[in-house]
Amino acid sequence: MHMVVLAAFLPMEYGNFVIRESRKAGATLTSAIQTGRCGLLKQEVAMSLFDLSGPESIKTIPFPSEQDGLLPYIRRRQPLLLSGIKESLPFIQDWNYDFFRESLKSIRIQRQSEDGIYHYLGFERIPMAEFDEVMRTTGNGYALEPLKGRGVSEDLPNDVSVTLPAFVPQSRFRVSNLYIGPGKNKSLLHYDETHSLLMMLEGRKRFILFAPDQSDCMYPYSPFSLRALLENRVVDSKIDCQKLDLEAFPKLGKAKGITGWLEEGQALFIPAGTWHFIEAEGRNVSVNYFWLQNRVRDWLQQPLLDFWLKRRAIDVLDQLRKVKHKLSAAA
Ligand SMILES: O=C(O)CCC(=O)C(=O)O
Repeated sequence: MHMVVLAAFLPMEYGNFVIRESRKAGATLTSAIQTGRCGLLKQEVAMSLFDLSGPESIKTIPFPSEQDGLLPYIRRRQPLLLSGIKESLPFIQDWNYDFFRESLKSIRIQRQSEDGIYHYLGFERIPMAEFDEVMRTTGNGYALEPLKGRGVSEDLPNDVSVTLPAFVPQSRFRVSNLYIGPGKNKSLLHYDETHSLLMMLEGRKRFILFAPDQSDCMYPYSPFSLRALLENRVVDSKIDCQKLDLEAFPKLGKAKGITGWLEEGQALFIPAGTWHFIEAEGRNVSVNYFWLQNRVRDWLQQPLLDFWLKRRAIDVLDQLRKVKHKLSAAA
């Protein structure tokens, strides 16, 4: 059936695509089809972010054991799936939900935002037994526990020890996080200034990645917005990942991503500046490495250029805060 006719019969909210008012949506779809303004709508309506995948598929390679094993992909900013993580990194061999439930005393979690997505805006530390209850009942909690690098808790037992793979230089390494989710947990569409290697230890996650050159279609927060700076949201997309509103965010319909499933025993390499949206299926445990390995030419392109501007703006705010503090101390 023709999409415009179909839209007239759809309920107010169909799947993840919001039809604010069916007549209005019909008009929007008609004009989009006539003008070809929004590539995707010529053939179909995007129901979820995963519908925005292009023809490209993700390559899988064996987990590299050499120091420069990932270098060609890092240079090209090519996302990858790596197979055989458990064989290559013996320390994760027995790591699953039961292992962490027994070994951790407490865990740092975030709660879902109003839109049902995890936005990484605030965390609380709760006893592991309480988190286990959340996992079995409400499911409203996604754990993010630093295991190595910045922010490691004093509660972390010594036997939970992370080793770096050969291709992550020690001097570039920033942090390794443990993620535990109850299932159906979704992480917002965002990018990081670091590369991430996300290793799946239990369960599976579906992902869609958009290359840095798609940033214009991702509707990031402005680095010139004081609020976005203070809330640390410059790396986030403003779109509602649960309800694609192509009327409010028309360029999103032009975006072409790479989708796939990250299966247990695999790792997903997400190059710095790559936009990613991740949704877990059942109970899930992952550990990642973040490391900073960008060339000047990478920083000069979006979205990392915005990130760089943000860092400078935060430095200025910090300086102003220090001056204000000194002035009030002197008065
Ligand atoms: O797995 C997730 O939910 C988020 C992981 C992520 O954002 C990352 O590895 O950069």
